[in-house]
Amino acid sequence: MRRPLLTLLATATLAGLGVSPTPAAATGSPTTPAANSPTATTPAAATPAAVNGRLKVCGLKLCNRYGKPVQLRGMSSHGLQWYSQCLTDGSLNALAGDWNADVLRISLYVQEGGYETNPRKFTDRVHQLIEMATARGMYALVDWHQLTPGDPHHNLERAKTFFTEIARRHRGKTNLLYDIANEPNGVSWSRVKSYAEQLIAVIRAEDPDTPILIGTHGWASLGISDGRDERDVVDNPVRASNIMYTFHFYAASHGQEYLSALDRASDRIPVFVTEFGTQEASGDGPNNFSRAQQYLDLMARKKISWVNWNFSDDHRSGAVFKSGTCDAGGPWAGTASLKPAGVWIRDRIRTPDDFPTG
Ligand code: IDC
Repeated sequence: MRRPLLTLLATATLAGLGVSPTPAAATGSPTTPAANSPTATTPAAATPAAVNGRLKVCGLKLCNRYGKPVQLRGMSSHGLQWYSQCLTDGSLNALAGDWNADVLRISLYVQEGGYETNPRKFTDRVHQLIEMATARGMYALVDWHQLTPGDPHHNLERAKTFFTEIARRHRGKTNLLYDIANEPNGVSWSRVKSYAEQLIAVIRAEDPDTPILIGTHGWASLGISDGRDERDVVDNPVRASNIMYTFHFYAASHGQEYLSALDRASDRIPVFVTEFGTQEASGDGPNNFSRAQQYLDLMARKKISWVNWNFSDDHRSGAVFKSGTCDAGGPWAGTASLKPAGVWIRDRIRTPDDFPTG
């Protein structure tokens, strides 16, 4: 379902003025936002978030409010500490209205100059980006981008503080997803699982309904990069409901072994690909579009949702915009500012969605 660009621009303009978009008749009972209560912004009509409503894990799939499996496709930001300037009203209008993205992943690094350096500032920026995605009818995937160190327990207290505030503020929204550990590395699955169970209890106390995505061991490879595999998770699943496990791949580095693991795992556990690139695992180097297409074909067939890395103008080949685009303020729509990976992935995100409503 797509809406005319004019509607989109009007919505975005209202959002820019701090005015909530008109509640869509199609979404049923609009909630009245009140001071000191969770914000309940209703997504604009006929957008991915308005059509599908609150998502819920059903068996091995992610289902919409009709209980039907859906595949979301979208983009991840780069680290907010480096590329916040690439997330503007204009760039997100293009992501929603020109790329037709269903989901924006908001990548909040914890280290490397991220959250830990100024929790208030970064939390506020995430709140703002959630509102910007919501006003444009996209799902907002909040990514706790722990990476170095790789043991998520290192940031458990910070994660509790952060997600408590996010969940409390936004629990009235129906378009959120929480990604609670970007890429655990150098740790066993059982350690990731114990982190997840502690953090999920804290989030659920505030927000019982938002789906929670859990990074798997070996940099979200389901253990493959550690010489393990998905059986670690299948045999010892996280004790919680409405959860999925994440898988990441970079097509020029990760071939058949990763592809087979994704195929096998997605027959046993719910999987969401919260990050992938068409290039090497460095996020740079040559693209392997034919391998990437194999992954996309598999994910389309099995309705596995995916998010591509990354919506910035970083110099590496995996950043969709050419260097300098963000400081110049665009142009955001069309392909003039895009690198080859950007042109390729925009085409694939633009492929019409198939959201069952009956
Ligand atoms: C990379 C960025 C790079 C940055 C680095 C810092 O592209 O600019 O210097 O992180 O840690 C991941 C990670 C993601 C990586 C990305 C590409 O989730 O943070 O971004 N990648 O290397 N896992 C596999 C690849």
